[in-house]
Amino acid sequence: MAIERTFSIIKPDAVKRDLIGKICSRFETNGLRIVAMRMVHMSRREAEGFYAVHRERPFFKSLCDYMTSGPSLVMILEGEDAIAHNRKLMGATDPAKADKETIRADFGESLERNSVHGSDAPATAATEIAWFFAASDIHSAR
Ligand code: IDP
Ligand code: MG
Repeated sequence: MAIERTFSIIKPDAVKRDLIGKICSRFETNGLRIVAMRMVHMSRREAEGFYAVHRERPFFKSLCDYMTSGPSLVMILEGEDAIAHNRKLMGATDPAKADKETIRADFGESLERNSVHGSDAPATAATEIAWFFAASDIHSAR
């Protein structure tokens, strides 16, 4: 399997509940190394741009309200098969439907306030990484 990079967000609901350490620990103990990270309080423009693929969905405004409601932690995770591996650790979008012991099952509050974001494919990972990070922000200890 190839070493990949994926983009992750610890969303405002989880930062607010002091879950940064617990969630980062899930990544680090499961072979996903943090190679860039930054705390951001997203502007409406950043949130709308980041979630542009969802702009026609009924939940778009509420999603952007939530993502701008407080600070988030944006990061890049690196590891074998990182994109799919992270999605597996996260669990399904709806915490009520997520597999046991996934991040969303353990920490998510609702379908919207589901604690983490993770890229879903190589193309979106590349776009999302570039939305928040410059090449000079990335530091792999590998
Ligand atoms: P994903 O985060 O699992 O990839 P997406 O379908 O890409 O799920 O949706 C992006 C985000 O939008 C979700 O993580 C969640 O915060 C929010 N969301 C998705 N579907 C709904 C919905 O039906 N109602 C409210 N919020 C939603
Ligand atoms: Mg998605």
